[in-house]
Amino acid sequence: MEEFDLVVRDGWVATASEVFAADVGVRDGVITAIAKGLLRAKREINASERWVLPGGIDSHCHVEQLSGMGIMCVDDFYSATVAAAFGGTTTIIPFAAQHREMKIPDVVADYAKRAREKAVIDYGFHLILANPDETALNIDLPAVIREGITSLKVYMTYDKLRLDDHQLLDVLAVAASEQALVMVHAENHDIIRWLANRLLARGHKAPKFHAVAHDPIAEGEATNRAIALSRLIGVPLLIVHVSAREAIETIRNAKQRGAAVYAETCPQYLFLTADDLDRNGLEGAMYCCSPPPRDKDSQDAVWAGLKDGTLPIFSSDHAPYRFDKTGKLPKGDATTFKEMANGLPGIELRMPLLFSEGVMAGRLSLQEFVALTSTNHASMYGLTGRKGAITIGADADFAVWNPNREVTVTASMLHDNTGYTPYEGRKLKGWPEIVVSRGRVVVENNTLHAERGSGQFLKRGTSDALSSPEGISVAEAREALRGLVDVGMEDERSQTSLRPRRSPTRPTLTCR
Ligand code: DUC
Ligand code: ZN
Ligand code: ZN
Repeated sequence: MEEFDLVVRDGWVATASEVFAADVGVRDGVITAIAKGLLRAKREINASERWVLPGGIDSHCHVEQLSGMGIMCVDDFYSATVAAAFGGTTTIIPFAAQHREMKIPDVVADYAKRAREKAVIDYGFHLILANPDETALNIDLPAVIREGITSLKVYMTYDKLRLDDHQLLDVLAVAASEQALVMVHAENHDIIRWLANRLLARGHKAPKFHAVAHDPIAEGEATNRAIALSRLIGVPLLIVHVSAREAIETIRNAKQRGAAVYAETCPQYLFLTADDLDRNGLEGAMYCCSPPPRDKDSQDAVWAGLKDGTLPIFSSDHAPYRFDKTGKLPKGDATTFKEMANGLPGIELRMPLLFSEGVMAGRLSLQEFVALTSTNHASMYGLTGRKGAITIGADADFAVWNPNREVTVTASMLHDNTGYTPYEGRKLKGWPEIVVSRGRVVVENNTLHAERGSGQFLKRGTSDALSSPEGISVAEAREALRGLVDVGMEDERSQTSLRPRRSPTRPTLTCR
């Protein structure tokens, strides 16, 4: 009997810290050997002149989800995971999204069922928490965290989702005591509302005014406030979809002062600008997301943030809506910038875009690319050891990249249901030609080889951001913060001395 089910032979293997020539041997879905000259296997892949990289982890994508504006996105767990796989991603962490009237256990059960039936690659969930009432804070949140949903997203804007600062503190306190990572959508709601109302009152309805209403100052202010709230509680925080120089500098400064703050950015903030929202007619709606694409100066700041570790996570924020009445244009030609669905597709092109413009264009090393698209996500979201690295004992999730393959992007070659791509016509260098998930070849010869429902739910552990041995212990955090969560109405400020004495330390994210 062969020692391996699969051997990938003669490739250049990359991790977040090194690149070396080796074969990779797989048995029962797990990497069991990394060395030159491995014995023959049932299935062999010739990877000479190819790069063997960890499968991507896309830790921010919206799948079969009702948005904050009440619009259903257009990809289900099948189409989204197929598209992800074709782009070299082997794990996704989308959202189980609570809206205010929904019970958290029902929300989680509903998303779990739909994903179980359809996903072709492995997946976890973050919870979106819109109603942090007593039941949510004291019963439901601790329960879902125990079930392996160890991160949650909260919003500082959107009428139907946003939490006020008092609620954010409640959530951060539970996150500290229960060891969950809070992700925050940081934009100042009242700035956006005030600007949008004034713009609309003056008849400015076109998509480009979305970028005017979502001023970078709104992002910078909310980013600073979110960091302040997390420092008050003494718990790490992750700011999602960071777009503007001001927010990036705020995060960098806070980190330099010792704050345990992490941040994510996405392709749209590297490859698009607000000018894309100013296209013919309503076509700008195709580029409308929140925060919006900014300008060249912010693009430069995003590249610098990816390079210096201020932005260690590169996700897609895939939020696909069609350019028609079901998504971008609910009122047809009369749709204002306030009414169009916010979000862009990107789950399939996230890695090829960064590979081409980052690695092949000489802005990032291959190791940095691996860290930004895979390893750092595993560390941040409790998957270290199982996902995000080509290492013995990890799930055999990798992609064989051809660094010389040239691809011109068209919507028709992609596998999501959006019907357009913001990156139409872009020329890319490098492509993931073979994609392996838990030892199964799921994409080869531009063909899918995975069954609907063959992806597995990932019960995630605690984020490395929270579990560092040098940080506060779980027991210490529980003891210190239980009191804050349960505190009565009176004199809450005086209780802040109960917060942990030391800030948790940062995980060893490999992109610095
Ligand atoms: N926030 C997201 O995270 N995704 C899409 C739109 C939004 O506001
Ligand atoms: Zn958001
Ligand atoms: Zn999102």
